[in-house]
Amino acid sequence: MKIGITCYPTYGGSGVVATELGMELADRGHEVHFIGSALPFRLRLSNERIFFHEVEVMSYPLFDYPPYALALATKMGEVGQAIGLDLLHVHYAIPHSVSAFLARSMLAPQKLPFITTLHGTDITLVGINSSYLGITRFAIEQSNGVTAISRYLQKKTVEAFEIQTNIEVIYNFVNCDKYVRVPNPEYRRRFAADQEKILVHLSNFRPVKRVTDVVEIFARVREKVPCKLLLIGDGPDHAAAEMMTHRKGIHPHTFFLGKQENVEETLSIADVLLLPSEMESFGLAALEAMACKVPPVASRVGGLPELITHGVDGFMVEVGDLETMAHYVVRLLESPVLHAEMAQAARQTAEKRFCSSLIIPQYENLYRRVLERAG
Ligand code: GMT
Repeated sequence: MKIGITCYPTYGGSGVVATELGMELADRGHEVHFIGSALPFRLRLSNERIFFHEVEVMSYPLFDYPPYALALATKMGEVGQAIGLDLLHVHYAIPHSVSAFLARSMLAPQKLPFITTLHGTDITLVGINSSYLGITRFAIEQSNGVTAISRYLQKKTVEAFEIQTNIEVIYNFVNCDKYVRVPNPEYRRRFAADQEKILVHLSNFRPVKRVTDVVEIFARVREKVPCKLLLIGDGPDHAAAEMMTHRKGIHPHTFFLGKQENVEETLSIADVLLLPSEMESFGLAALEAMACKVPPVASRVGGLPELITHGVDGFMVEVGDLETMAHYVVRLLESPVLHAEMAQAARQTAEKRFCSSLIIPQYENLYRRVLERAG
């Protein structure tokens, strides 16, 4: 198939999922055309079946806000026609599915069906805002196929928009061959002495991730167990989190690593993942960590209970209960037996339920059904 994919190219779970999906599809013989404002940051153009089409947005003094959604629709239509795309698959409803709707309408009667994958904040924060509610509902209803990344998000979407649309759940995934724990003592020693443990956090540092909670939990754990904190990613709350490490005097033990392409290398040297988010529709970071045998200590929110089994392959705690989160981290770090069992169980969860080899065929199957329906 020839598939057009659009996503946010910067740091964020939806962009990661879209990028990994595109690369997996190309490996399975499909031709994949990324259409967007920039090359997605984790995209490797290593496969000859992967292409990138940049959307250029003309600015003009009259435009307070250059209309990216229109430029994207134009590019989708152009690429759709020139390449003969079979379908578009857009990640994050706003504004991508609206652009795809416009592209499909522009190309009619030629067919360019589109699939929308909902990732979370496009519904739970942005989509339900009155400025976007109507257009998001419309774009979802107009999609030829809609997927959500968890049952939680599926239910939330139906409730929020009061729609009858069939939303299929296709979970986030990891490539279980790539996301493997490969010990690297030399790399580990850059951050921690042999007797010290390593806590890790991975996110886009948006307020919803509660990165300052990460620092607070780490500070409490450090009072009991010698350890270091590695933070992967970047975003608006970076400065607040870093300031807090200075205020608490723990900055020499904290490493802000920025955006990283191969997060599995850093996850592989970590002992516990901290994910105290306000909301996670799925929690891709937790899955990536689990595949690398890093048990997560996370908030019991959104779709995380569909991924983590409390007490088996990780721990979940109510949002903001930092004391209990710190308690579980200490328990894990102080008990090598418990840690080894949970690390193994975490890997098994990733392997049995969320490997790309299990999930990508679900997308291919959906593509085939959408194409059949579209005639
Ligand atoms: O994490 C974010 O705030 C970004 C957001 C995105 O769309 O980039 O992430 C969402 O999509 C990820 C991939 O599907 C999910 O694993 C995250 O749980 C979800 N984030 C939230 O729901 C807050």
